[in-house]
Amino acid sequence: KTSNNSLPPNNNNVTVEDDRTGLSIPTLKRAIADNLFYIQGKFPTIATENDYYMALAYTIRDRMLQRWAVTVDSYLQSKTRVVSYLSAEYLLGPHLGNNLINLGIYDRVKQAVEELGLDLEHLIAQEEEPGLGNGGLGRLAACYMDSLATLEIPAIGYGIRYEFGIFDQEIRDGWQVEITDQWLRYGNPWEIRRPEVTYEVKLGGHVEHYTDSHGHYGSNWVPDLVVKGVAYDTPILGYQVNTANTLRLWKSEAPESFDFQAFNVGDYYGAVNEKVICENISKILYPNDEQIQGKELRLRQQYFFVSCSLQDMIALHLRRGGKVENFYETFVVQLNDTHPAISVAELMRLLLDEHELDWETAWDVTTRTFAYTNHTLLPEALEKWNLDLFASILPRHLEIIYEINRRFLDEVAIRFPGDEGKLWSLSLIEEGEEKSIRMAHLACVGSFAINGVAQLHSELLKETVLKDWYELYPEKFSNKTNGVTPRRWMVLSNPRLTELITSKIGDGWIKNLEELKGLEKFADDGAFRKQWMDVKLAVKKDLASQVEQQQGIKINPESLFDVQVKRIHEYKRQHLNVLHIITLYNRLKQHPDLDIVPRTFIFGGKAAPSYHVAKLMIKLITSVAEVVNHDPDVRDRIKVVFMPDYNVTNSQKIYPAADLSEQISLAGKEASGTGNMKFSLNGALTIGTLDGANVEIRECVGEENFFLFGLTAQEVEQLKSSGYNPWDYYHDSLKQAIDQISSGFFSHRDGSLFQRLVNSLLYDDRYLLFADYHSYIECQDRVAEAYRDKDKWAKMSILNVARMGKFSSDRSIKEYCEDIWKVKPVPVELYDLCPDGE
Ligand code: T68
Repeated sequence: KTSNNSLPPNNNNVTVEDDRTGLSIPTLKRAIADNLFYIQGKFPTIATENDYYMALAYTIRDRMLQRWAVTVDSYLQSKTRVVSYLSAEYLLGPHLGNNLINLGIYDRVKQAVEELGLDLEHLIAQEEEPGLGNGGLGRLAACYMDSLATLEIPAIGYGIRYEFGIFDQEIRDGWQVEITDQWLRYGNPWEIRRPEVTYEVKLGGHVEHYTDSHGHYGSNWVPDLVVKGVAYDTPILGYQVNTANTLRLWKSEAPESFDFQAFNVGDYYGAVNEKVICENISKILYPNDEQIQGKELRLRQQYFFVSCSLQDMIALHLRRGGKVENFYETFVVQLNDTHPAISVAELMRLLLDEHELDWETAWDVTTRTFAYTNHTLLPEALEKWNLDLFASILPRHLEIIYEINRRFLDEVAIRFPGDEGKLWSLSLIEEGEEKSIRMAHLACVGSFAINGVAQLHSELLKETVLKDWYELYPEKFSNKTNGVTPRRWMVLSNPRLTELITSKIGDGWIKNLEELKGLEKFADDGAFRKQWMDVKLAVKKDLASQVEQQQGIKINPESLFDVQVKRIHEYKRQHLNVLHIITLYNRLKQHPDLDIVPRTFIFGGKAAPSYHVAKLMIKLITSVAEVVNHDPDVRDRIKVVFMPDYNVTNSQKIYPAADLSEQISLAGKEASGTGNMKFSLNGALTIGTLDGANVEIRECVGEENFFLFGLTAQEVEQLKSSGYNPWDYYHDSLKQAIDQISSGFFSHRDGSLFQRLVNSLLYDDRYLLFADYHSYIECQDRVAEAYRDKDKWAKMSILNVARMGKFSSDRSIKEYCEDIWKVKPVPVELYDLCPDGE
């Protein structure tokens, strides 16, 4: 019998620990079971693996919330500058495994889950990754969020909560088929909707000008549509620190007032239609990387998330007790490419029209706030908006841009008297048949810093697309070579290698990647080399069994895994890789007993749905695969695999298994590349051109540990200006390969299938495949010879990893902090935000 006031006797022998924060194995198990019942509403008997994943995800989220709430609170209390990263894309990859690593509880959670009769790997595999990006640019934003938190930098990431992220790819009959991404289908346990954090965003309409009673001019933007942005917050944990920063993504909705008004006037269809238009803004990610097509909805997306984000920053600044004219003391805003460049005009509008600053003050605040990162040299990828389209959506911003431009060109005219050409080339407006707004110019004029993403890229920017800007503002320019987070790209994705490295040099390298240097002295240790190659072989076996399971293709784990995974693009030259495969195949057909090094060619990557040649490149790969894989003469010495649906999740299985990393873009075209870094950090050797960050990787790992081929960026320019003719190279093995493709040898005698691709090479070859072909083949032959000596290869592989310390995103972020943002770490101390009894 118990009295009314006391608890019933505790007869289950559990020492009670808080169910939502405790980390003992019994508590973790109980929390998972509780969440399964109270959140998923299931008994274990009927729970699916996904129910268990959700129960576990909530269990882990609970254990992040104290850090998160305290971090947010401490930034509001403090007076230090906060970095605001503005990016239209965040290619995060699954959260669960990463959060376990960063909390340092991977092993104990694994044990807890096992004691419940479950497998942690399987649960982790249940998570649908948020594919809110296309490729390198979006993934870079995700790596930077990880490093900002790990380095304890006050930071907030702003972006768009696309309902449909990058499409899922299926391969049918060798062609890419796009399937809608439904990442929110089963709910997203990692985000918290903040219905109270909303802002209104105007679109369209016209501007009225007035003079008030004090004689001040004012502008009143009368929109024809108002949408509402609602914040969805996701915590981003640092590695083994208390900092948990926020990624705030905006979802577009119709304002509450909206249907009410429209229904009242009886326009039912109009009301529903406008609601749909509002909700459409954050509906889908545009799947084009590099090439962009000035679509109206895309401009709406950009303005929508920029406006919400800037309004939010101003609100936070005012809440910290700041004055608008000191806005830049609270926030420094990094523009991830020009996608958020409309920020420059929007901040001006908010300061002028909403906060009534004068032009000079507003412009001073604006140009102390923004910094701009460029990610491309491809002229067709520089964003421009048709003037009429722009005017129809952002009439007030057009006025502001005209005024920025007028004042700016006055300055230019003073700097370069009589130089009409300078005015034309620097103007924010492109004149001509079709007038347009140059977003890179808007970003340049409105930012105090401009950077490229690898040394070569930053140099080429100054010589080509931003030449005039460099002449005008040399002090704004700098380089910030990209990096990747070792937490996801080594610790999480390659636990075997992580363990081996840590057994030799401790685990300090995870936070200080330069410590990998300590591996160098083991490169000559035969036993270590053996362990190193054993790890690689084990990882390759995992991938081989996955390929066999998913595609029924048997691959030999002892063969050289030659991998090219990235978006499909002509400038990235996947078809040059294919020409090498065909060349090897033809050699085998000619000399069936040729002793070649067995190779498995692995490809992966998505093509933009409207980029026909890229889709044809996928069909070419799968067609060559079909012939090569089934030819008995080849006797399994070469195999070609196209891995469907290349994404963050799948890539984590691919990088660790690679022997050879293909980084074969035409020199001067790839801004940096980041896959190149992930491969090398996992012990693959690189075959590559002197392009992007390859240049710096080669400098670090040593030229003797890097397979270099091809023209340099300078040689490319020379060749092009002296009149490049692909036919000069069209003979012998290259001619044979091209003729086979065009005769239908790989396409069931259909000679027309690849004609567009073949013609683009024979009659244009913009990316100089033919010019680089012989150098590439010769280099690949050196690769094969090197691979015969496994012990030597192991040494080269170890040295690659040991010397890659520079390419941590922690190093990149430190450089941004010191040179551009002028911010320092603010360690977060955990305290109780809600002490008992208050
Ligand atoms: C990539 N850019 C660069 N763009 O190509 C790559 N573009 O060299 C670099 O390493 C990486 O950025 C990070 O700096 C992209 O990924 C896009 O995805 C993109 C998306 C929309 C519009 C334009």
